[in-house]
Amino acid sequence: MIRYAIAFVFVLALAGQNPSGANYDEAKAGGEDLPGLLQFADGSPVKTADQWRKRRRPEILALFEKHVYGRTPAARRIEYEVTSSQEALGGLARRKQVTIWTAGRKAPAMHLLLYLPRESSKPVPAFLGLNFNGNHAVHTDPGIVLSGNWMRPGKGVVEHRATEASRGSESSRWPVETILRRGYALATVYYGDLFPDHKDGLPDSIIPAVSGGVARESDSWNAIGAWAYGLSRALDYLEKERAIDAKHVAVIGHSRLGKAALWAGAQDTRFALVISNNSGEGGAALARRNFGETTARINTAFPHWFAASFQNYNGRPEQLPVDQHMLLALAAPRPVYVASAQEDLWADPRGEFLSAQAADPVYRLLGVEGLPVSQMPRIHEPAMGRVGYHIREGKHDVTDYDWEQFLNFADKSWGKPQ
Ligand code: GTR
Repeated sequence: MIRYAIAFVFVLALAGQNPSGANYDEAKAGGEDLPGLLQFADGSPVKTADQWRKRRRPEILALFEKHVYGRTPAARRIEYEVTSSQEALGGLARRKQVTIWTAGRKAPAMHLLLYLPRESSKPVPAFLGLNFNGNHAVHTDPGIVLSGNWMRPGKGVVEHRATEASRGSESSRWPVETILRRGYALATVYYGDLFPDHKDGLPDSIIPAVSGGVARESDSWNAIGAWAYGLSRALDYLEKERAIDAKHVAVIGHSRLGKAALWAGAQDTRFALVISNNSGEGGAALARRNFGETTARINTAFPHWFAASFQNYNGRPEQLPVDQHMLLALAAPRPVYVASAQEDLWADPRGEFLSAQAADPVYRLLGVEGLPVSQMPRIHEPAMGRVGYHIREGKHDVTDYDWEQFLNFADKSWGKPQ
């Protein structure tokens, strides 16, 4: 019990939050009364798959734009340059590095790192996700270009710039060799290329160039919108990459980048599979539950993540016209996977499960299997239908265990890569 309590405080400290004030009592969580997923705004029921696709889905997407993440402008055509393409990882992979401009060459570029399995003769499915510490932090591979962009403090980061000492600092979250051996490619981009993650990051983000100015409205997009936009533009490139089977690209993200992955998967139906790892508040977890992080806390600590309009719901999430199960349902009928961690109470594991469960009826309406369990699974007992869920032991992180399930889920959804 004491060990558990210590671990718990430690997790909160890691999340950079003061535990006082947050609720961790399940009896006080509430949030059972969710907005109707299969109900039009006027209260009438959504009865057919067609009604969902043509009317209810666009209605929900528009509500998330207006009240939560902000509007994403129409995509511009990317420009790109492959800056290197070499054998890597002792012959296991081909490593490509690609500079991608999402709004002309004067706007900030993003740098995509792509590992392809060397042996495959056919186009391969891929995982695509943003990283927190620069592409060079994903693996110690010395051929990865060191990011020159603004970084949050971390290993080998000096005055917000990466040094050689930061190579591989995030590698425990990216089991590159395992992914390649299982027949998948891995593509990643540093999230700071799109929006530097601090409250004054906007001018240095892609937003002014993509939006054609800095004028701000209550539903203007912000960091999560920009990160999601970058994921879609990375997919634009992958569609041009012959070695990739772009019809089978999974978008994945951890924590704040899990929120971005879910938002990308909701808006861009080209993503064939969507994975949220410990995405919590503003991600997979239900906003109406008062457990761990709340809408008010997230908007106060990170005012640059969501649309300004989301602030209207601080302290009153029950007024939101959406909740996060509706975000998961926007992935339907594509496979969606939600991963929680036992000690990651700040992200509300139960709220993440209940959200996945509440998205299930849309999958059923569309004629596919939803979440195959009616109770929250026990630790290390993943449930995998078209909606998948697991909770593992340990803290807020991405581990080999998580990746093993993501790879299994992709295999199950698409068949094992040849
Ligand atoms: C926390 C934040 C969470 C989560 C996390 C992360 O501080 O409160 O919502 O996004 O950061 O991204 O690591």
